[in-house]
Amino acid sequence: MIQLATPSFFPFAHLDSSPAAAPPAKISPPVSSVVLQKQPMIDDVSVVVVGENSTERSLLVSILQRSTMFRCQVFEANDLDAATELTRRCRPDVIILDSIVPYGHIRQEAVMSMRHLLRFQTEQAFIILTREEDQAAAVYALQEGASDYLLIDQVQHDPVYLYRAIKNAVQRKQLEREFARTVELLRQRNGELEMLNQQLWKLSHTDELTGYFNRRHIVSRMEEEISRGLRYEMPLSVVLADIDHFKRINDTFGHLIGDRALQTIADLFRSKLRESDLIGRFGGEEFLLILPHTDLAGAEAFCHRLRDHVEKHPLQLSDQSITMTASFGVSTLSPEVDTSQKLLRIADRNLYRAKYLGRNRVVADCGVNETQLVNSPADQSHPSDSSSTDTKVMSSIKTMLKGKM
Ligand code: GH3
Ligand code: MG
Ligand code: MG
Repeated sequence: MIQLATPSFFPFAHLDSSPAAAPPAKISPPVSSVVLQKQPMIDDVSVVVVGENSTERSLLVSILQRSTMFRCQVFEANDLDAATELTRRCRPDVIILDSIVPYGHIRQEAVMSMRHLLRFQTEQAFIILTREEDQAAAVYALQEGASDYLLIDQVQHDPVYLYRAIKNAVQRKQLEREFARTVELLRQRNGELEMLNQQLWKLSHTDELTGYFNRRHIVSRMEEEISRGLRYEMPLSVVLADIDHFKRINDTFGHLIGDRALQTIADLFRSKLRESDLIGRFGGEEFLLILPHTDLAGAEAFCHRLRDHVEKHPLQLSDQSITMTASFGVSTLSPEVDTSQKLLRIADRNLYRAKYLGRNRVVADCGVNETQLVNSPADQSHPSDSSSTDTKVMSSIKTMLKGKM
C-alpha cells in the first residue's frame, strides 16, 4: 500500500480538490484476530473520490476522514480525465465513483468510467455509489470488476457501510496480489522442478561419456520396439557393435585418450543414425543399436557403412592419429527370434564371430541355423585378411563357436 503525504503529493491545483485533514489515531486489530483471520492489516488507505458534484464529494471526504477503521487520505477529481491523471500519479488503493460521473445520469456511466480507468490502472479497487437501488445495475457493476456498489443514502446514514466496503476491497486487492505472487512463485518452482526432473531423467537414463542411453534404458526401449514390431509385423534389427582392440588404445595412450576414442566413435555412429534408430552404451566399449523398420539385409548394409565410417575417421591427437575399427553382430526379429534375449544372444554370437573372423567386419544372420556363417562385404574389401577366406580357420572357428553356444 502506498503511503503518501496528502499536501505534498496532491499535484492538481486546477482540480476541485481538498486534501484530507490529519488522520485519526491508528487503531490496530488485536494480534490474535489477525492471526485467526489471516487477513492483511489495513491501517492506511488512500482514496480518490470521483464525482462532478462538489457538495457530494465534500460530504464523502468528510465521511472518509472520520473513519476509525483506518487512516484515510482522500483526493478528489471532478471528471474522468482528472481521475485518470490522479490515479496514475497517486496510485490510490480505492477509487469511489459517483454513478453520475461524469456527464449524465445514466447508471452505466459509472461502469464506463471504471472501464476507462481500468485501461490505465488495474491495481485499484472500485466502489460505485448510486442514488437508487437497482439490483441489475449492481450486478452489472460487480461483473465488470467493481468491488462494491453502495447507495449514497445508506452511506450517509451509516458510514460504516462505506468503511467496510473500502476495507474489504483493499484486503481483497492485497490478497489478489499475494495470490498472483504465489502463483508466479509456484510457476517458477514448477519450472525449476521440471528442469531438475529432466536432469534426473538424463542422469538415470543416459551414459555420461557418450550421451547415449545407458544399458538399462536401451534394453527397455528394445522391448518396446520388439512389441511394436511384432504387433504391426514390422521388421526390426538389432546390432551389437564393439570397438576392436580397445584395450590397446588404453594401454598405449592412457585412459583419457581411451575416453576420447570412445566419444569419437560414439559421434561417428551418431552422424549416421536415422531419427528412428536407437543407440545405447551396452558395456565398456560396446554399443547396442535398435533399428526399427529395418530387415537383416538393411541392417547389415547399414553396419557396413558404420564400419567404413569408423575406419576412415581416425582419432586425431596433436602429434598423431589413431586408426580405430569396430566389429558388428546383427540379428533380426522373426517368428522364431521374438524376444530381446534371443535377439541379443544371436547378435552377441555374430559379434563374437566377427571378432574371430579378424575384426573390423560385420556378421549378420537371422539365427535360425545356428551354424550358418554369413561373410560380410567387409571380408571382400579386406582380401589380405586371411581369416575371412581361409576355410581351415573358418571351420576351426565354427567348431569353437559351437562349443560356446
Ligand atoms: P576386442 O577387439 O576383442 O574387443 O578387444 P578389446 O581390447 O576391445 O576388448 P577387451 O574386452 O579386452 O577390453 C575392453 C577395454 O575397454 C577394457 C576396459 O578397460 C576398456 N574400457 C571399458 N570402458 C571404458 C571407458 O569408459 N573408458 C576407457 N578409457 N576404457 C574403457
Ligand atoms: Mg572391444
Ligand atoms: Mg567388449
